[in-house]
Amino acid sequence: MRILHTSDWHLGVSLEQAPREQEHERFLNWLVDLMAEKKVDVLLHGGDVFHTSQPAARSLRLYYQFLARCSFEPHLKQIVIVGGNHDSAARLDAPRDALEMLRVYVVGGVGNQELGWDHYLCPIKDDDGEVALVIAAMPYIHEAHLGVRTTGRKPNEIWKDITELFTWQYSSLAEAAEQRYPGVPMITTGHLTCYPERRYEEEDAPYHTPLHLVESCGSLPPSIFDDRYSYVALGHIHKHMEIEEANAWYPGSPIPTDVVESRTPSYVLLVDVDPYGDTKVERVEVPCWRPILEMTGKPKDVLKQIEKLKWDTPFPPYLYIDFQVKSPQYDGLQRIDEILQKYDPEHRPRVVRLKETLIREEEDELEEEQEGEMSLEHLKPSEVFSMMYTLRHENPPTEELMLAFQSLLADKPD
Ligand SMILES: [Mn+2]
Repeated sequence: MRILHTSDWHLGVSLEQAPREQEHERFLNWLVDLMAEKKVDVLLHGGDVFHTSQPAARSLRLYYQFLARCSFEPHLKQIVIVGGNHDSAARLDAPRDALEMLRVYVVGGVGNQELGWDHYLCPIKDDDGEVALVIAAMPYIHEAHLGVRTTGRKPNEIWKDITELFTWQYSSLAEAAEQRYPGVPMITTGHLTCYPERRYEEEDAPYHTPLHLVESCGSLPPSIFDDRYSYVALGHIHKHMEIEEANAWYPGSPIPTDVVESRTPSYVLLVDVDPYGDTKVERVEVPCWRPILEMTGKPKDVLKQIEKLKWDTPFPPYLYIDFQVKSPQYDGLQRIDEILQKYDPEHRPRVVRLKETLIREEEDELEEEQEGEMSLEHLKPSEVFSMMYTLRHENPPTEELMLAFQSLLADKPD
């Protein structure tokens, strides 16, 4: 069985005011084509289909158009979608019965009523009509549903309780899957923060978002996932990441939802599961349909960069500009606009954010001086040689050595 695992689409998201809809549309079309090309059996969504709990009609249309297109793919046996913390569980669940007709299985949330484990189990049948895989579809679970007492307790006590409850949840589900479909490989999903180990002060702090864990509880350990799962399809963290201990993967958000995410590539994951539950995971990089560019520097340098902008994507770049200035400029946007006017509106780069950072005059002058000193253009080859020599040997080259170097230069053919 071949699964395509994706998550965190955030349909309807925008960067400041700049929409991402065109890219989402391209992404969804690309995804349908990819699934056809790779003969994918199951599409698995790890949550955060929409950016808000009340998505706009345009976002809903993208979603339903995509599902309708998928229903025409002969290879695609099933789509499984779980709700994320951005989704409204009830809204995602509302068209459940209609979507089942399109072979789409939705588990929006855990809800308040007792649903029974069967509700979370989606069996996948092979071409002979035999169940060949079970998806234990677990959506985002808010800690309020876990019933952990938090008042007057230390973070590590709360963390221990939450970890135990998640562990119980995933093992009970595995138990139920095994009883109902014995001998069939199972995979599960989760919309949560899981790290190989508890890490509080990491360099990749922007991704360290313990969104659904109380206070400073941080992340859940990979041990919450029962060993019986062959693969864990995660969502929530927007950066692509693998948690080896549990064969748990975050594909990351396919369309960056902020400028930080645009700095790293985006993926969807192709997962092959054999009848024994062994898996092979292949990352497929999501194409870029619109560059997101960060430009920092003195206004004159940045303006020069904007003048020379080139791109080979269908949509023009979004720009994050940081002018380093000695005093407020006020006309920055106007000066950028003058340059951008040469493009017709459809192909015009858009300034998403323009900020001015005040730098001290002395800093600037010093920088300029250093720049001048170090610029290769202004240095003679013998000066570069002398500097490099001094750097390496902590002593300047002898006069003899310098003469030898000079003679080499003189011999250099034109
Ligand atoms: Mn998300």
